[in-house]
Amino acid sequence: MESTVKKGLSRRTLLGASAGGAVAASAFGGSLVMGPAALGLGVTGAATAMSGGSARAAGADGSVAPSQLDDYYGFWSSGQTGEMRILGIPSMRELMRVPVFNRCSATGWGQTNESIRIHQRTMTEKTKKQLAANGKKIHDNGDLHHVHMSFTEGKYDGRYLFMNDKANTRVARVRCDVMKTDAILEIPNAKGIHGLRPQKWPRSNYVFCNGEDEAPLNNDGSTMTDVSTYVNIFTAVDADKWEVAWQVQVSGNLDNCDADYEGKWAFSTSYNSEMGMTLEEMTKSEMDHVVVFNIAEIEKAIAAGQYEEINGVKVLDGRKEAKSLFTRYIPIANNPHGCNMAPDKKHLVINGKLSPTVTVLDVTRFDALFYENAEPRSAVVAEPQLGLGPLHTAFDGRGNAYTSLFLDSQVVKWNIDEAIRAHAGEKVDPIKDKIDVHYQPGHLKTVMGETLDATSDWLVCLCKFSKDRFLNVGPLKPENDQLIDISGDKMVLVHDGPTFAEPHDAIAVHPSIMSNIKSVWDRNDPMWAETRAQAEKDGVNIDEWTDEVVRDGNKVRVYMTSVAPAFSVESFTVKEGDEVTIIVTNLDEIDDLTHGFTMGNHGVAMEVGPQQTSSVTFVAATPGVYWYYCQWFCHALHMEMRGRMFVEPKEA
Ligand code: RUQ
Ligand code: CUA
Ligand code: CA
Repeated sequence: MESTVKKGLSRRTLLGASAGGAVAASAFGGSLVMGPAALGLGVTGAATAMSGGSARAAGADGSVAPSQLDDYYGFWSSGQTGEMRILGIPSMRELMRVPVFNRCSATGWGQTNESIRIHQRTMTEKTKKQLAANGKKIHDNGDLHHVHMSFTEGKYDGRYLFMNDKANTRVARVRCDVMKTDAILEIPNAKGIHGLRPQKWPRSNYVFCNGEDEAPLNNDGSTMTDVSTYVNIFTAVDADKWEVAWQVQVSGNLDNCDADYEGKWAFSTSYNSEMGMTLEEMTKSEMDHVVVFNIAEIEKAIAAGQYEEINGVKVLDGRKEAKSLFTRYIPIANNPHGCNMAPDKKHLVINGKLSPTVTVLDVTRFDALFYENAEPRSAVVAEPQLGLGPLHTAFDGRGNAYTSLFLDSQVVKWNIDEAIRAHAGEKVDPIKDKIDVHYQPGHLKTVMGETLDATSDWLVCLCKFSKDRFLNVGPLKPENDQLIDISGDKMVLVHDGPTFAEPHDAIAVHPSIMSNIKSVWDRNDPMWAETRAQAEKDGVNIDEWTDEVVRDGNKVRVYMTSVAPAFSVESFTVKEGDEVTIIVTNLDEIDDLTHGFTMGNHGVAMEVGPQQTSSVTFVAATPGVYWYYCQWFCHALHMEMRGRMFVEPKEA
């Protein structure tokens, strides 16, 4: 398997270089919004798939032939699994899993020193204590609902993916160049980060994060049952520094959020304006609300020092009774859910959930909400009745919206402009089409529909239940991500995609945006900067062939390199109870040549990608011989890629 292919060049890029080049220039212009039907295309072929035009690689049914590439990247959340997934659209083939909040057996995420450092960097003292009490270093579970890409001027820019962990009140950032998590942030003061959206304009300086659960601001046990002391917190994370920029205290809880295309507003739905603790209390009112956050007023107050510092974070009071300029509360039918900004830059759709309607707000009227005696619902321009249980809405490039109806198990296609005209009294039916989905849809996504590049190509509908759609696999069933062709007037269901718990949300992104994806790590990657610093202290150069065992008290650091099919270290000796750190640098520098390191009977395993350095620390167990091996199939002699750790008895 000695390869003659040079670093960074795969067979496919070599082949595609000439064919794709010419078309790539025109790859990503206005043609994208036309959709493939308008172009009359159903072409297959590598050049087409690679070129980045809106021509479909797929057949009419969305199928993609073996060796053909998909038209789009799909970035999926995984709910309670805690990872991010990459799927191809339209084939719905799973391409990769990116561990984020979860512990991953294959890659060692959550166990390698590099990943633990990322986890611990922003951990609060309180969490450290909690973890220590449980004998743990990190929380290795998560509830990852929402994945969104960074924006520049209303369009995806291929830098980062941002995501939330509702379970442990965290947010994370994944680097798009290597598709690895590079930052996790535990958010103080807030509880249960749910809705998450990046700022769209002028770029994603902030990631907006909704705190869903109410708790006392100083949650130290001094007050617990007095609900009047509970607050909810809206957080803006500095997307570059990955720290909290500011927080705003609000009335009622926060569910989903979004931002506008002018950088003026963020908005959040609240299903618990009642501040109720039981189901009955949370659904008691006729109306809940949408909170509108005034970014300029908030930034002004922060700059002027008009905040309170709580647990190291700048907090403003935007509750109703504070009558500040930071927020406005728009009354919406009880228990709204999804919050979706349309690519027309003007309309925000709030999904009814308990109400059969969605509420369309004109964000260009939000300035007027801040005038004295403003009518709080003056920005409402339509309230079409769509069906039962509207949860989320997606948009195409032709002014249409697609809303999931959880209770009806349907997707409804409706026209925004016609809904507004109907609301104004015109006799027009905005509903264009309805289609059955299987079953109970939550989020649904068009290709780049949350950006100014919205297309009218495919719609992915994430159904919470699959029931009878697949072979029975026991009481726990997969979810069902369905693919719907929206290029014509009628929606056409073309594919069922079973997925493991719980693809909560997804986005679809054109490959031309992902042009900075690497196939081989850069040796100077910051991911292992601390590991490199330690090696330098030990006088070891990890960029070259190394075979070095450094003893430092009862700490032993074993530096080795991997070149298929061998580790540079065939064996090493430690003592029982030693704290052993294994540092492996993969010197192979060709595509797809990942090695791994597994230490037998120690619960230790990790991935070492081409040109990557990974390290892991463990305590050597009882005396004896332990084999370590490469667990990533890398070579005809992969099985032989192994070595021994000799653990000697402790000296008495
Ligand atoms: S919310 S199914 Cu967690 Cu995205 Cu609506
Ligand atoms: Cu190296 Cu398998
Ligand atoms: Ca309510």
